[in-house]
Amino acid sequence: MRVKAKITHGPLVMGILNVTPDSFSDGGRYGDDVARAVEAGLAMMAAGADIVDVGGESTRPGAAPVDMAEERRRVLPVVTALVRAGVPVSVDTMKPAIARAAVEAGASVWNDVNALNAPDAAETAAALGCSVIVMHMQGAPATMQADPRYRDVVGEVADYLRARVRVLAAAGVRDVWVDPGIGFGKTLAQNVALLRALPVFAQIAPVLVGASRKSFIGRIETADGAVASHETARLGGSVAAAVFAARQGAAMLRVHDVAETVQALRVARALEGDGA
Ligand code: HH2
Repeated sequence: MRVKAKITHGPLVMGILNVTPDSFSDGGRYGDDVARAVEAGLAMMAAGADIVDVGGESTRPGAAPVDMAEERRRVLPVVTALVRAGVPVSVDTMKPAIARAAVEAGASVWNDVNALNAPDAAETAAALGCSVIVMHMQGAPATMQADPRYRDVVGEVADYLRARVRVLAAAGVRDVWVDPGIGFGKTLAQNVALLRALPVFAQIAPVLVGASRKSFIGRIETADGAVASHETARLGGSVAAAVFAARQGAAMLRVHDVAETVQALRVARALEGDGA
């Protein structure tokens, strides 16, 4: 990834820009207004993001799939305008044709919650020469949270990611990042186990963690006897998870709240003695 050099100073921060009507936390925020979405992306960069992740299809539990034409209509104008404004862009899509269009418009990263399992995905990424992020998911978004089960969640997720990296490298994809897929077919205990095991995944490839505002944060709160929090009220928990993930060796954090996360990372780093 072009922005890789910063890793030595802590993880990169990826700002989430969902141009969807139905994302679990920020869906419907920009409607069809490209200018407002771009403004939000620029604000993330000003707040300290390293890259903006543009997504046009929600993958929340139970989300409805989006067809190609609609996803293209949502994503491409925003990617194009951000690239024109000099913003490093990643595209969050499961569809090779959308990834191709976005990379041809200047996106440098393909972030795929389906780990490039679609037909022709690996060949497309290799031909495009973009960086890719492969995420682990058990099942499909419609049903993944129904009853996720593992014999050994860390071992199974690590084996899966290792195998995907091997297949993609063999297909000619040069820069592959891995993501344990927090909340994608995982219980609270399984999410916690994965976050504690980030050093295992970091031995496979650079690790991205997406814990921001996810429901496990609300579940930890209720386990302590507090009231369940709405997605937008999970800021403190999200920042705690980000700082923890950074300490566990995450190379990139995918977050909604860029300014708060960047501040927390900076302060944690200064207190730990890695410069201010
Ligand atoms: N999580 C979401 C979407 N894309 N990509 C990666 N690599 N890792 C993640 O954890 C991840 C992801 C879900 O979050 P969000 O985009 O906020 O919601 P939605 O899928 O509803 O648009």
